[in-house]
Amino acid sequence: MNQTVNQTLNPRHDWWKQSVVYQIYPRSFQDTNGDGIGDLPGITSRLDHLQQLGVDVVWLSPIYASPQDDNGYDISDYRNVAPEFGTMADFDAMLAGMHARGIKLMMDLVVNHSSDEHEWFRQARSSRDNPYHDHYIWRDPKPDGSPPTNWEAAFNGSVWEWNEPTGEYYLHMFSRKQPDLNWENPALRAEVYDVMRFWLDKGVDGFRMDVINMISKPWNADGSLPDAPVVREGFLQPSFPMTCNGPRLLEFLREMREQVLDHYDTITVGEAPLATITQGRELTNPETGALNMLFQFEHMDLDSVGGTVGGKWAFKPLDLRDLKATMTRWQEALAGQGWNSLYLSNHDQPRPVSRFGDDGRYRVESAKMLAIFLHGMQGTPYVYQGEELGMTNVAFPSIEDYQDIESLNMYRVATEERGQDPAEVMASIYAKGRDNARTPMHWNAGANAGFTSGTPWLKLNPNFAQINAAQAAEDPDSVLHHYRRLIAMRRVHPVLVHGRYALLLPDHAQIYAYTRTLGTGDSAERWLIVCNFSGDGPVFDLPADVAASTCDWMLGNYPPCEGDALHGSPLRPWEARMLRLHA
Ligand code: TEU
Ligand code: CA
Repeated sequence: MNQTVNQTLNPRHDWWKQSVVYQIYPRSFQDTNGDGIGDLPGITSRLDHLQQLGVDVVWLSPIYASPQDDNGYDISDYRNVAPEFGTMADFDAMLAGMHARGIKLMMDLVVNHSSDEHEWFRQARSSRDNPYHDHYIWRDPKPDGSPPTNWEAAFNGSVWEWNEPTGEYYLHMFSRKQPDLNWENPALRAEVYDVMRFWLDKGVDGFRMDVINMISKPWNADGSLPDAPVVREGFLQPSFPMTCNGPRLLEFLREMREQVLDHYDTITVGEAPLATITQGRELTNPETGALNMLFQFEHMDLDSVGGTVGGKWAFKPLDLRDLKATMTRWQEALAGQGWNSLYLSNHDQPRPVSRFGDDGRYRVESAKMLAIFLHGMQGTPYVYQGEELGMTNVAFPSIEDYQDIESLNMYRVATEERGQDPAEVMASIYAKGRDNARTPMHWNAGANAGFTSGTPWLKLNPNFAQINAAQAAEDPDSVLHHYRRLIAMRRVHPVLVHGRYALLLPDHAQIYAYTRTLGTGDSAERWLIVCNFSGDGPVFDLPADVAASTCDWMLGNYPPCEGDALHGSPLRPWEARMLRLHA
């Protein structure tokens, strides 16, 4: 029972500021019954791996009853465990195992939409008079018979699906089997709050909230929805700008806080595509906001030609100066106002070492550099399963090898409707496809990397013999031991949690350097983080306005260098240094 902290609207316990969160994608973590699908007993069997890593919280992607059209992000029963993942008893045993190790659990709350096989929708689509009809979003066709708006869904096609029984369309921002819930309906909101209490009363410690900034739709006064601006060929236009950050978002989330969150000691993070700095401040302000932090996407779109709106499939090399500008804006804007999440990957993004590092010759060095780069910043770091091993992207030979609805739909539309060259489209999937992150976890070099004794639901990355947890645990220089050391430092050095961030060398194309400062004057604790985002050897020179003559090597991905580490110091390929400065 997650004891209550009834301090309505009073500042909350902010233990999560010094936490490190580990994300588990249950389908790909550990199978225990040979069906090739990861499950809850599998997670329980691997809790020591998480304890040794030193993480404080697990974010568990959806494990609820679901037809798995979008791998669980389409829920048909919010209070039940999907049979392929196990039973509620398996869940309770897993949670007990986590708590026994001092690890908290954050569940995935997917309430912008449900599955079309949820009882609510089964009822709702049967008749306009059904009490559940208003739990969803329905519109009649336009007078010319066309769909209510020109919005394109995230997985291609229109957001509107015809429902014969009631003679109208229903809205689905994602797949047609993910109908959007109508948050304008107070009865629906009350249902959601009940579901949250159900899990919190079981001892769950918080929620990651799926596309939570899409729940308030841009209704016109006459109850219609506006068309999206025409920004490209064809009828369908980008829809996320129309539905993200809607007019009643803060009102709904404040109500959620008052009705539920403030009555428990929780950690919350809201996934928020297209969220701006202003929204970041507004939603994460401890007094007037509603959530502890957001997952914003600006740094995830820097290597996409079109960004979130234009789509990620057309990609370009990352310009480090863009990354500095984006990370620095969020670091500075939320300092003392709200709080940042820190992530480079999750189950929707490609593997960071392949995307931002070098997954060939310098895989270990660049994976370690990216870890120091991210965990050195102010905010709560997230580690996605396999990141602690430096797992890489995969390139399966055929589209038949892929499972992700987003990639499969994109491939079909691009090759069949747009006549694009399949090889070109596969190149986009190799670079940006979500299955890159979803190949099963590499536990050892044995059969199927120790993930399953059956046939894995998604093929393994063939490099598991070289990259796996058992091998990494034996090697003190492995990426895994590096993460263990890095995560442990956050516990003993408050400067890493509360220190002010300041960017150095903003225009350098290869070096990302910044300081963290806790306190003021001579007694201030000052750390310098220097990261080489290249395989070259740029020379690092501490800017003159940062007064420091010597330093302590706190952590690096190479042994301490000879001579002066602060002035005229050539960096090694993909090198990272965490240094404590002395005047
Ligand atoms: O993702 C929302 C979201 O923004 C992603 O669709 C993202 O834009 C895209 O995958 C990047 O290419 C959340 C979940 O994380 C995702 O797994 C679900 O598919 C989606 O919502 C719908 O629930
Ligand atoms: Ca299984």
